[in-house]
Order: sequence, then C-alpha cells, then structure tokens
Amino acid sequence: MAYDVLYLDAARDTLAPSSFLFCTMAIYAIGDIQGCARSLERLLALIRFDPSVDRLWCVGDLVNRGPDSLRVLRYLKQLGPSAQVVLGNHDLFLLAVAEGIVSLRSKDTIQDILAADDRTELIDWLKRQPLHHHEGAYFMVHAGLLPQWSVDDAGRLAREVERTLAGPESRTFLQALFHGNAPQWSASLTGYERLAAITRALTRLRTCTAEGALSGFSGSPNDAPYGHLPWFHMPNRRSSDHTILFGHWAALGLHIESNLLGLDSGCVWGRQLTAIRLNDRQVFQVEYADDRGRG
Ligand SMILES: [Mn+2]
Repeated sequence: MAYDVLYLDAARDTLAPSSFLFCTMAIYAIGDIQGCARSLERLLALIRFDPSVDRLWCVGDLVNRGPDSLRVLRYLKQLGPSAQVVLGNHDLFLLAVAEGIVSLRSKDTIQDILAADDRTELIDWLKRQPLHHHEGAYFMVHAGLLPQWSVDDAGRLAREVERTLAGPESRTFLQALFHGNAPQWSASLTGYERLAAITRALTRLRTCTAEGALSGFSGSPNDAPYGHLPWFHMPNRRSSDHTILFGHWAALGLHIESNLLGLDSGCVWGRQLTAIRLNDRQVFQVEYADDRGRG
C-alpha cells in the first residue's frame, strides 16, 4: 500500500536508525472506552501509540458511564484521520440528549460534553462518524450484523443511516430511533422505521432468536435463553467471510476467533481496556485506571 511507504519515509527523519525497523504503520483496534480517559491514556502509552504513524480503530461507545467522556471525545476528534471510530448506542444517546430528544438518566455521565465550550464542534463531529467501517478483510461495527446480512449488505444499510444522521433530517431520525416504533429488521421496512431497525441491529445486537431476530438478552452467552445464540454463531451467517470487529458485549468479554474480534472487556465495569494490533493480533490490556464515583 502506498501510504506505508510514505509513513516510513516521514519517520526516517525523526527516528534513530536502531528504531527504524520497528517503524511500520500499525492499526490498533480498541474496545468500548465509555469515558474512561485515564484507562485510554494508559493503554495508548502501553502500545506507544504514535498518531503520525499508527491508526486507532474504536468500536464505539466512546462516551458515557465513565468519568471523563469530554476528554475522550476531544482526544479522538483531534486525532483526525489517525482515528477511525464507529458509533455505539451510547454515542447515539449523547446525540439524542444534545438534540433535547431524551433526558439524562441518573447513571449518565455526559454532562461535561453538554456543558463544554466546544460542544457544538464535538456533537457535529460525532454526527458525521459512521456506523460501520469496512477496510479490506475487516468490518467494524459496534454490536453486530444480522445473520442474513453480508458485509456489503450491512455496509449499504449502514450508509443509509449515516447519510441521514449527518444531514438535515438528523433530529427527526433520532426522534424516531428513541421514541418511534421498534420493529424487527425486514427488507420491506421504509422510512425512519427502516433506519431505526438498521441502527438497532448494528448498535445493540448480542443474541439472535432461532428466526434470526435481535433478542433483548444482554448477559453472558452461557446464560442465554434456550434457542438464542450469539449473533456471530448463527448458522450460515453471511458475514463470516470477513473478520468482524465489535464491542458492546461486556459480559462476553474479549472474544477472539479466526474471523471475530470482540473487544469489550468491560473497562467501565472496572475490568480491562483492550487493544489488538491488527498487523499481528498482539493483544494489549490495561486494568481500569479511572476514578470511581462519578460513573
Ligand atoms: Mn454498547
């Protein structure tokens, strides 16, 4: 890839010759941050993340429940093209609160963003982030894909939502997502119900019923009701030809299979924040390092 060479050339001027061999672009995919800024900073130090060379992929739920959502959002925004994020359910919740569509609940910790001087810029940036990222053999999404969706299907459906969220009908869409009907996905859905069903699957899916519908279960896969399977173990899942990166399921924990990287290791619950270097699948983890109390 051409940009590999460019990065190497740029790095040659600044690094000692002994470091040169180690200086190739790395992509680190990291799990749900949820406002745990100190844990994020520790993890970035551990992997020696260098935004001039490396890329950081985030599976969404950047904010909420942790103590420092504002610091996390500002950091990721200023990374520019070095960061690739996809939106999670908590990120969409922040957008809905910012639009005055839903109210904060007692567990929410996004007040710092809502009160920030740069609130408008942060919210505008967040609205323009995608729900999916497809690059080569990888497909990143916050929660999962319905079994009948290929990655191309999911990408096309996600783009319908992304265009609306970034456009003038953003508020109407969020209203429908948080207050409208919640039908299961069907290809015959139209309008905002269609966009809401797509969004719910991409940002909330954990287990599917035998019929392939999203079920509400959120515990450990071992405790799932009879006949309910993790979305990624559904028979004949059409996205299995790509490596899917996802988060959202803290009770699942870090989950690695040849074509699956589940990255929510429960940082905001006091467990770990995880990064996987995609180049060689090296796993990096830090223990929860944020203050307790506000979450
Ligand atoms: Mn989530």
